[in-house]
Amino acid sequence: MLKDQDRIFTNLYGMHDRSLAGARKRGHWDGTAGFLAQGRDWLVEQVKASGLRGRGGAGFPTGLKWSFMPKQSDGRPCYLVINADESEPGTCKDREIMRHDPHTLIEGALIAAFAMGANAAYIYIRGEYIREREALQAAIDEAYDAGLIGKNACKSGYDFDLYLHHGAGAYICGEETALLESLEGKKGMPRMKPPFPAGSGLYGCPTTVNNVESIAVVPTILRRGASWFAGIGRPNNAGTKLFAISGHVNNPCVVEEAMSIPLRELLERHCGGVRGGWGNLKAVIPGGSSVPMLNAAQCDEALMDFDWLREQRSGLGTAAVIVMDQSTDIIKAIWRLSKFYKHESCGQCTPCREGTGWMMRIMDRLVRGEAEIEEIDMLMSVTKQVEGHTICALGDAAAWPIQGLIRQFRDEIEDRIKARKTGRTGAMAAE
Ligand code: L3W
Ligand code: SF4
Repeated sequence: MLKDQDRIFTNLYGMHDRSLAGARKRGHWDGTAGFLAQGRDWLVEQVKASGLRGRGGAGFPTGLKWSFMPKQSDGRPCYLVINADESEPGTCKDREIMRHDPHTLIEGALIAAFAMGANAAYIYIRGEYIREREALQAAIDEAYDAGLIGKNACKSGYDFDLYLHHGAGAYICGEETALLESLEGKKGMPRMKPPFPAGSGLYGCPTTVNNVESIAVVPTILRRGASWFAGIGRPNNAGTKLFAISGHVNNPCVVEEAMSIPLRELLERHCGGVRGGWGNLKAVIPGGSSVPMLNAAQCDEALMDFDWLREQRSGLGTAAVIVMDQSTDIIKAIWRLSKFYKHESCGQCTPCREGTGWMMRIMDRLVRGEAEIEEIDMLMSVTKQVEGHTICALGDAAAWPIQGLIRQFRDEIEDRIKARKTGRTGAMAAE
């Protein structure tokens, strides 16, 4: 369990003074110029040593990603882009940072941009986050007025501009290259990778795209030391982590905890436990809608980190924990996600454009019990033909929840089909 003094986002808990004065009282913007004075290499090394892995879903090592940016300018500007297009179903952790602790993000943006030789950064914020963008813009204005960013930021001699850009409600714009397209004023469609953004990103220039939480933890890592952060959690799964917990718990919440906390402890300590008690648990999606679910037996053992969940063929993703109790129609829950991914597919590659439609239509029939038993294997086969065969990860994200459903709840799918055939149907109709 994380001790109170080890929390980074203390303002998430009841105080809610997000002004610059409030942020300074909590220690933000203290000694920032001193960190910059240590130089770019030192900053990158600190982040590497902390073990920080990207908090946007993929868990890529943040310091390593920063090190891909060119050391010497080739005449092109470098950019930092912060992905605040938080749209993964169940995910609402970055929203809390922007609402309540925007200065942590702005200070992190300055440090990260400096470490990568970027004089400008963009925060691409989800269009629906209207209150958050107001809070963030007010904090950016305060930081400019106080000389913390802008010309000679923090009197460091470094010029740094920070721009807030509003998205317009497309999930795919959270994919880093679609986001860059959108930022350039084009339709949000993912690019082929490689080249990765560090080689050719925004306007064809070296760019790093990082998640909000990844950037916002950096100032505290520097203040408290890389070894402090690395000492929390398990090896290769370091640090504190925001978890957004929703669904059938008594008290849904966003909470900062130690990485690798047991799932049961997370739910019982912070959410008042599963509705109806732990024995009433049916399944948990541990990392936002894209990752396969865990069944109740796996939940008994689950550690909330990248490696443990990956070993179980699931994932930490965005650490959005969706809890489902025994009352859940689990087939319908995954059908709803299939509908979402079909709707959000940008349509540029065939396996995703066509496959999301096929998967949704079979799921439609499974919800009603109208499919044949053989179609369960056919559906699994379709997911395998989509997985790994698309330009971006949306194809995988559409396939994985269905694979999880079939692996964990095949009996339930078969029972529904059999019940329909024998006229014993209690199956719920798709909406
Ligand atoms: C240079 C290499 N850079 C990788 C960079 C890459 C990116 C990062 C991770 O998808 C996942 C997805 C969602 N040289 C590099 C390199 N990079 N190899 O590292 O890359 P990647 O491809 O592993 O993942 P991704 O495309 O960033 C993210 C999953 O997260 N997800 C979350 C969705 C979250 C939201 C939200 O609301 N925040 O939408 C949940 O599971 O499905 O698998 O920067 O450039 N050799
Ligand atoms: Fe577009 Fe889907 Fe292809 Fe991604 S996988 S590029 S969302 S069609």
